[in-house]
Amino acid sequence: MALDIDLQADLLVQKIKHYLITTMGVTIDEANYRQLYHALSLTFREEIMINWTATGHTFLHKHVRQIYYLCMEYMPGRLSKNNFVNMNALPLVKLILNKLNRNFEQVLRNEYDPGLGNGGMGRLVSCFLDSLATQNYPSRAYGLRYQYGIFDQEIWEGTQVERPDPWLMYENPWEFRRDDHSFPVLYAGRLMPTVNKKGVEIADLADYEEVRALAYDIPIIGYSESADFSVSTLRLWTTKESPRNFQLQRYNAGQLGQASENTTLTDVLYPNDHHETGKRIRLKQEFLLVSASIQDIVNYYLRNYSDMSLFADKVRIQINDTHPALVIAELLRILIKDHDYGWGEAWETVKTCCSFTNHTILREALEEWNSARLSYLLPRQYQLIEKLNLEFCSAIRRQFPGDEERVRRMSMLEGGQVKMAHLAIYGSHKVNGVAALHSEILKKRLFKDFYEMYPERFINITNGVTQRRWLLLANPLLSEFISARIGHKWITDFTTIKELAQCAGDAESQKRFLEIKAHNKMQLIAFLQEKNPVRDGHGHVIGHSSSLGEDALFDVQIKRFHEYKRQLMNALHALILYHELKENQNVRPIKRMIIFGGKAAPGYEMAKNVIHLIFCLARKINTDTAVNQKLRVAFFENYNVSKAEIIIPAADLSEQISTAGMEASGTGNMKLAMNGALTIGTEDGANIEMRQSITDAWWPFRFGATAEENERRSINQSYQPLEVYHRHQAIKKAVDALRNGFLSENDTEHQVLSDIAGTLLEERHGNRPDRYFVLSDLESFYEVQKKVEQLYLQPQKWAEYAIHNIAGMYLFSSDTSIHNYAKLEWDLQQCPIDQQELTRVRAEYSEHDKCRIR
Ligand code: 26W
Repeated sequence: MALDIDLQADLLVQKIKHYLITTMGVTIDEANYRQLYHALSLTFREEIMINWTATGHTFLHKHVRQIYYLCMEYMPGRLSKNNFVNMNALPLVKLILNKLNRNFEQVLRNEYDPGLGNGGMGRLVSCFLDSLATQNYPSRAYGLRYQYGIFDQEIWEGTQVERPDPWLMYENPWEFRRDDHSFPVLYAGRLMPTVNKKGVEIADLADYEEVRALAYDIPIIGYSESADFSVSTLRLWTTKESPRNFQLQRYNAGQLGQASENTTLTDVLYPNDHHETGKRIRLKQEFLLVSASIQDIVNYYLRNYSDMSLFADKVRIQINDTHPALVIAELLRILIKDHDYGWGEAWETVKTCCSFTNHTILREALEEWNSARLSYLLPRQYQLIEKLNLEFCSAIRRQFPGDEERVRRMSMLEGGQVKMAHLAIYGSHKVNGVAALHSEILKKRLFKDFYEMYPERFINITNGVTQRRWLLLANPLLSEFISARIGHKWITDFTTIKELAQCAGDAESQKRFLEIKAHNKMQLIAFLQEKNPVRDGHGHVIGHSSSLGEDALFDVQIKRFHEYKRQLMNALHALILYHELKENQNVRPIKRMIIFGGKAAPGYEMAKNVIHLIFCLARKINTDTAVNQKLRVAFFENYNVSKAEIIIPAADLSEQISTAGMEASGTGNMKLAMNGALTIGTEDGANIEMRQSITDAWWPFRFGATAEENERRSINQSYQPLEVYHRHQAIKKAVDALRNGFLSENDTEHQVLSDIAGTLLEERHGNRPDRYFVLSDLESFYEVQKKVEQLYLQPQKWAEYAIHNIAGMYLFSSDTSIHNYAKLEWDLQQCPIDQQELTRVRAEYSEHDKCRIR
């Protein structure tokens, strides 16, 4: 029998006081906001622990198949509010804090954003975890517990400065150290040939380096309106907490760095996105994830079954991008070495268990490891890869006799490198891209040879995002708006959002939509003006960003900085607008606030240059009283999940302007459209499917060359940016402004901006000028932006479009993606928490309140 909410709140207030005293030694009147955050989290954690335990028992006792998701990156965002939302407890938490006279948002701001990833892929998998838990799929995710996640970004007078991310500064109430789950991971050493019981040759290792991986678990709460929510697990490995990882002998010999190499293995996330690093520590990290996770999976399996005969039936492993691809060699090795599999049955088991998702077609992001490095650090795994490759090459020769060139192209070992994607495809039964176009490109270009050999392996599963974080949590007013019109089924079945189309033409709904958007924009403005710093060249805060009012068009581009994403094109457009407004304030009919956010990889010079350009632009435009009532530019410092939750609900226009053929999917495009922004976009990634679903009628701002056109231009080298430059006066003037000192205030800036212009017009380091086709697409971008302005002049009409866009997003929930993975790759069944099990754990738990020493 559920208690009355008021009584429940009173009891939970007691529990908060209990935690304040028993874990921090403070009473409620002296507790600061951080302590209160901690106690509040611990209080709700109790309820979560009950369901977590019962979910675990359910999976174990029902002998279900499970998916184990391996990924080097996660971007969960702050956990507390999401947990409260998914437990359907937000009103209760607000009531509790009301009773305690504390501000809800201020309490929750004490949580650091766990930035355990770079960008798109990390956030995608976090959406997937929300969907897996909500849809009751038996799952566990594995990753690394980086002591320092993605760097904190500061902009010092235009220059990106990277600062360490202190997310573990205070004890984290949402993680659990699991001392009973720790595994040795072995590196380097000498091979000792031996055979297993079936006579399969398999090496042992001597004189190796041993590192212990220790698990920390984070509960992932599935959404439920009742108290029977499922809880899944995100298990993160660390090497920091195992004293034996410290190499005392090396320390004593004065080799301080080497002594602590293994204790610091999981210290930092590699901050590169779309760029392969090739560093030894990175390889050690990847193998740590693989080795510890596989041991854990086998261990868990053997708790439930007496032999390995059902392993291939009960275990599914997702290799998320190539970073955990070594799991193929390592699982093969363990099956043979520790469980006496024959070679053939071991290999069949590996392929049955594993599947692989690719997230990028950029060649510079495709992982390759130097063979010498891999064979030194992981001799046993390298030996197996060599053996696998021999078999693989024979298979190619059998299927394509005489085609030695094909064998060379497909081989996993070539030119002294190990190609991780080749290993991942060969060892998986399914390979998927993340949007229809992307999956086609994989088949036609990147993995063409593999597709020809294994056509049945290649499928598409289009990305999605969770409507629970990105609507229900981030945009409460719009969520109410939706539920008031179509009920609340959309929260767990997003296909029902379709029904919203019925009220798109209704004037009352349009009006309310515009009010909500204005409200969200005011919140964004407040954030910009109070919390988004402007810094001088020494990092000192000298003010905060300025903003136009909520009647301006909020034109938003938020994502990692990369040339192919073309923030540069957007910036050049801003410059063109500025030039035009300078001549005539009235030439543009609307006010526009251009908002950027995103980090650049620390070593990616051109990406950093573009950030600097945006800074110079903002300085010029925002301080020019002749135009700054019409146009402004803002850069959101340190873009992350929490910032996204503020920006996305306030966006009018979503910039999805990558060079067609290069953005695998994009997921920000989905979040923004769900929140009622209209997309200005190229025919790239999931934009295409969004347009098809929203329909052309409500997708007015499509522009630019297609992927096919771009490919043709690249192949026949026909593109001449100089031709555009000379033909289009406004573009010429904008590019010239980068070179003639118009925007720069010192030599560094002049150099930075000239370099940008250089890449557009001149050949650089063997790269053709403007290889991302910025100038050619800028022409049509410029024209379609005028269309944006015309539509924005009619707010009701704009709202009608926006509501149709929200309704058209019915295919893009991560719930749908996960159902597709479950069906097409894992053959996985849903398994809700067992009520009896839940009752049993609750009963056992409830005994504790009676224990006191008096
Ligand atoms: C080894 C360096 C490295 C690190 C990260 C290479 C590649 C990556 C990621 C796989 C890049 C990435 O995040 N890709 C993005 O994945 C999203 C989720 O599928 C897509 O929506 C984006 O389009 C894609 O760029």
